[in-house]
Amino acid sequence: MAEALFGDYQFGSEEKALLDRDGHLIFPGLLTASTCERLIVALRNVIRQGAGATKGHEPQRFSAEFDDYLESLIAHPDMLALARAILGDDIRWDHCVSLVRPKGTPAMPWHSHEYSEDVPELGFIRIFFYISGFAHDDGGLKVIPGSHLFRDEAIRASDDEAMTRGWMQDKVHPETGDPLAIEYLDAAPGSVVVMWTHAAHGVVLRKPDSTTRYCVVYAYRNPGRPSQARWITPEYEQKATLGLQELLPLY
Ligand SMILES: O=C(O)CCC(=O)C(=O)O
Repeated sequence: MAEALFGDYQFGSEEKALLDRDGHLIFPGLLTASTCERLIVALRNVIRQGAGATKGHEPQRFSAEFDDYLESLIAHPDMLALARAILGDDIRWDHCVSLVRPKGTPAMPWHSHEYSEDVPELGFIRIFFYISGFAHDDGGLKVIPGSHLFRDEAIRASDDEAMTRGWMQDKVHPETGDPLAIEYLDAAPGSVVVMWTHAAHGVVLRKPDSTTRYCVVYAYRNPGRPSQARWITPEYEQKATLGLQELLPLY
């Protein structure tokens, strides 16, 4: 039996409604201590291999192809239970990317991601494992609740001011009617964040006197449309091991 990834958590209709309203949901400290330890070893292994990276097959972007433990989580029962609780049974794995931010790493600008803008029934989620957590002013994730409901793949802004005066201006939350607002999250170590792909998000600077922020993201989607973020090499797709057969194809 696979070692548990998560501690106890609740994901029922209330939590699903919050995710659907806000575009993201945080599970504070959900990863077990052992999962966190193993992930840090795995992410360091990926970083080491990054030194000799081949362009187009970078360990950071294709992380599960470079580390057995990260690969073993793609079809881990706990991972699939969470992904299927959100997306339903028919899912595909899309990518696994290392998001390690050493101290002093600059902010990541505002952006959203694409998938199936024309068929809203097809969902795409990212499951972020924030192993070392973050503070809202130190490598923290920032979000705009409700932004995912616009299903806009092209949200981009260099900073908060550009976002406030640009894409966000005069927009209201389609469900609540409240003006859209930026929210700066805090996450305890071991937190998991689930996010719909069209949610606007960015990351604040990791302070120069801070520590390395360890994070990895796994993405899953309902099949039916091409996916630009599907970082799986044809060779890897042929491997078809570990119960991955049904999760790997595009369709
Ligand atoms: O590093 C993070 O916390 C978020 C990264 C991100 O924005 C993304 O993967 O799209």
